[in-house]
Amino acid sequence: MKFYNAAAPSPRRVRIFLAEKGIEVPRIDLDLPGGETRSAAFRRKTRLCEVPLLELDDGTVITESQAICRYLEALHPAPSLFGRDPLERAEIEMWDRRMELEIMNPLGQIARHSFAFFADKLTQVPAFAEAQRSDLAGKFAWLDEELSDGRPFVAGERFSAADITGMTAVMIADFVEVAIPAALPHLSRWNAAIRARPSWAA
Ligand SMILES: N[C@@H](CCC(=O)N[C@@H](CS)C(=O)NCC(=O)O)C(=O)O
Repeated sequence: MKFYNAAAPSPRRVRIFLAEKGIEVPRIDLDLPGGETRSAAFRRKTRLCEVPLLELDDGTVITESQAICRYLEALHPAPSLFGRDPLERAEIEMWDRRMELEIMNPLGQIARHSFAFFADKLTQVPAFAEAQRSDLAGKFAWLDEELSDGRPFVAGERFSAADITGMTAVMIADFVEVAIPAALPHLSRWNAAIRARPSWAA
């Protein structure tokens, strides 16, 4: 098994997952700003030219960070990060999607619609980046209210894949210079807690 990695948020989502599981997978580090993910050789592995990518020993390729994490969870069930029973699995899935759709995607759109690196990948609309930036204030306020019951992690009492999606979002927030408002105490508590985990450095 080989893990194609780069210094970027989606591969980091997998790196955090691996660190939380205590799993080692041989890594191939690609120079993303240097264009290695867009090379002809890498395009033969995935036409989307994106990392992370997991290549199995028989040559099978898995892309999409969450698909890779689910595959690894199936191979290494403990500690469970996607839930141990039907209710826990549903709650983690619900929160994972909320973290991705409500928080991570708007942050990613800021980067896609304002960074020169993405200029040849899509039609950039800088005003859309700015609209996403201002809409995030409301999304952060919503998440703060959700966490006001004092639960330590987004999906409840246990750290889960939903927190990892949140950690990935927070990394993008740092990148696009969106700060989590200190005036939101519950979200700030969660933000401090996830940054203090050893896997944050993965
Ligand atoms: N939905 C994908 C997103 C993958 C993705 O956007 N990867 C970025 C790095 S965070 C990439 O490889 N970009 C290369 C490029 O745009 O050339 C996932 O979760 O794996």
